[in-house]
Amino acid sequence: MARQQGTVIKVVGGKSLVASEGRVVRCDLRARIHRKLGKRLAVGDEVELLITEEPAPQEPSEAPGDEAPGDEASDEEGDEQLPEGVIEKILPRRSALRRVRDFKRDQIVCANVDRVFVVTAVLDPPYKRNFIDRVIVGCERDGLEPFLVFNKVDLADDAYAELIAADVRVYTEIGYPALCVSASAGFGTDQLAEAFRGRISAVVGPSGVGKSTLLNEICPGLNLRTGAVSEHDGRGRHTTTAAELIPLPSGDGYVVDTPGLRGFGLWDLAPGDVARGFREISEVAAGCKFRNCLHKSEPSCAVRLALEEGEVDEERFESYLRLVEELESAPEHRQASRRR
Ligand SMILES: Nc1nc2c(ncn2[C@@H]2O[C@H](COP(=O)(O)OP(=O)(O)OP(=O)(O)O)[C@@H](O)[C@H]2O)c(=O)[nH]1
Ligand SMILES: [Mg+2]
Ligand SMILES: [Zn+2]
Repeated sequence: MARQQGTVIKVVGGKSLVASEGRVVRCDLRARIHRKLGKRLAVGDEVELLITEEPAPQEPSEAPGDEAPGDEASDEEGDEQLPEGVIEKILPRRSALRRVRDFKRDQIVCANVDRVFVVTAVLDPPYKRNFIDRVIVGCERDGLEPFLVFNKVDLADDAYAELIAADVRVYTEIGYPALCVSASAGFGTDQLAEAFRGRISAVVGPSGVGKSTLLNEICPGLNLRTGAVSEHDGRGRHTTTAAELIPLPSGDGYVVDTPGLRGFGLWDLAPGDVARGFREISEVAAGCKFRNCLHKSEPSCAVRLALEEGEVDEERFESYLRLVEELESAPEHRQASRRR
C-alpha cells in the first residue's frame, strides 16, 4: 500500500488522529520510528502514514459494541468508525513552540506553527504580565511571532480598562501586535478571526483565560469544552486536556487549542541569553560598558539608564530580572555551565 501524507490534529496517549486525504485516520507511531527519533509526535506535525484497516461497514444489528478499535484514543472520537493507520515517518518541522520544563525534558506545545497567540485574562484568573513575557522569550528563541490577546475585558471597569490599554501600548510599541477582546461579549473577536487567517496559529495561555471560548466564538459549531474558573481559588480547572488542530471556517488556516499552561519553563537558557528575548532591552544593551552586562548593578549600564529615563518599561524589566535570577539560582543551570 502506498504511503500518504497527513497532518497530526490530536495526540492522546499512544494514539493520534491524523487528517489525510480528506478524512481522519486513527494512527499508531511505529515503535522503531519512536525509538529512532527519540522525540514525541506533536500536534501540527506533518507525517507519512499507511492505512492498515478500513472502518467496518456499518451494520448495527450485528454484534453491537464489538467494533471499536482503539477507542481509548480519545473520549469524543472513541465511538467513531475511523480508518486505522500507522505513522511511518515524521517530516522535518519548520517550527516548534517548546516548553523546557526542566533541564532534560522538552515539550513541544505544537509543531509547524507560524504565530503564537498568547492569551491572558485581565481578571479571573489573576492577570499576570510576567507570564506573557516568558512566552515571548520562548517565541523569540524559537523564531515564532507572538500575538498578545487580553481577554475578558467585559469584566474591567473604565479605570482598569485604561491600565490594560496602557499595557497594550507597551507591547505594540515594542513591535508585538496585541488585541483586547471579550469572548463572552463578542468584542474584538472579528479582528482576532482575521489575525488567524492564512497561517497556522497556536493559542496558548494559563487555564481559564478563555482560549476555548474564544475559538468557539470564532468557529461556529465547534463546541470545544469550556469550564468555569474555580470559585475556591480563582484559577482555571484545566478543562482542555489535549492540544487540537482546528481548521478555520474561512478555510485558509488552522488554530491549535492547547491545554492551560501552569508555567512556561525556559530552563535551557543561560542568564546571558535572556536579554535576547526582550527586544527593547537587547537594543539598548549595545551601549553597556561591559559586553556581558546582565543589567543588574554593573557600572555604566545603558539598560538601567534607559529604565530611569522611561524608555524601557519597568514591568518588562522586572520580568527580565526575575528570569535572570531564576536561571542563576537553578542548580541544573549551574551543572550545565560547569559541563560546558
Ligand atoms: N466574563 C468573561 N468570561 C469569559 C470570557 N471568555 C471566557 N470566559 C469564561 O472563562 C471560563 C474559562 O473559559 P475556557 O474557554 O474554558 O478557558 P480555557 O483558557 O480554554 O481553559 P483551559 O482549557 O482550562 O486551559 C469559562 O467559564 C468562560 O465562560 C470573557 O470574555 N468574559
Ligand atoms: Mg480550553
Ligand atoms: Zn547593562
